[in-house]
Amino acid sequence: FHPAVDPGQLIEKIETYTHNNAIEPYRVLVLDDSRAQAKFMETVLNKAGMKAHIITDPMNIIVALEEFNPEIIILDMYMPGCTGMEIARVIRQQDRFHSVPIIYLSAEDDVQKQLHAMSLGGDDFLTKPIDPKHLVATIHNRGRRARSLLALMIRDSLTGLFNHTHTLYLLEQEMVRASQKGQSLCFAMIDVDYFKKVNDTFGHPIGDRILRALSMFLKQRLRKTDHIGRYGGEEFAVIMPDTRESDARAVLNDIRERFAELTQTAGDREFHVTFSCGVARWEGEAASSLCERADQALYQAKNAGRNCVIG
Ligand code: GH3
Ligand code: MG
Ligand code: MG
Ligand code: MG
Repeated sequence: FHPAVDPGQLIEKIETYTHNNAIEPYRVLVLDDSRAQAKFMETVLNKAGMKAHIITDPMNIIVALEEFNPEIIILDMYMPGCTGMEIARVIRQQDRFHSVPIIYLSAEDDVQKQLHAMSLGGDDFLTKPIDPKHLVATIHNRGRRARSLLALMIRDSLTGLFNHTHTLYLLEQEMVRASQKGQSLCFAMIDVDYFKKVNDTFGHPIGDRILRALSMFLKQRLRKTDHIGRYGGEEFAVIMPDTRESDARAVLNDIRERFAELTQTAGDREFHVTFSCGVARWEGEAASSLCERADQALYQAKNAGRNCVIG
């Protein structure tokens, strides 16, 4: 049984995301072997309120992707030693940039060649000399759509929380940040107790409602800097940057207690739902090992009778 996705909710989510990011400048990576051309583009993009990163050597593309994390890429078609199409292929091989918008730039006005270039992984084709207005409009269009798509791709549609893949991505990022800043990072796994019984007794829609309620509850109680993901069906993950293990445990235990006190309803029936939680502090290991330790702690919490936090 799959609950129908409410289109209203979906659109609201897109709008919230795009609205929140309207002020966030687009990160645009420009690769052009002509430094003068690249500089010109940089000026245009900066004037339009965008963040531009220019490179003139195709060899630097991978490093630029990693360090700048562009949302849109502008590629010169013809460079010594390689073409924009070849670079596009390299970009598309990176998981994270699989669907990043790519705009080709060239003096090429042969439509057949333009179409061929587009068929090889490009989204737009602009001819030189570049009309700044046209360039900025194209980036805005592509950028807006890319952000909406990304907002949907990284979230779970039932709860609006980050999905499994994005949660792990955020964990990797926070691990880098924690080591740079020398801060303590904690990771927690939450699993609803006897959730199968909730579904069996009250029905799947009520189960879904409880998952949404717990998501909201976690969002309200945790810090803005914490990340909450739906790790699996009735399992949630919490990433807590700059947090000592004892603090993480205390916060989660408080949330556990308060959630257990909430009276849930199904028609005129009233009941309570609890969860168990396992916490682990990052010790410099791989993400998979950290997740495993949090999962082991969760397993212990289940064995200890559930409705408790162990870490
Ligand atoms: P435990 O205390 O050991 O965790 O018991 P449990 O019943 O919660 O554990 P189990 O893993 O056996 O069952 C999890 C249940 O969660 C089974 C599955 O049907 C339900 N579930 C998973 N995803 C969803 C969902 O999206 N909506 C609803 N309503 N139920 C879900
Ligand atoms: Mg060139
Ligand atoms: Mg489970
Ligand atoms: Mg469970």
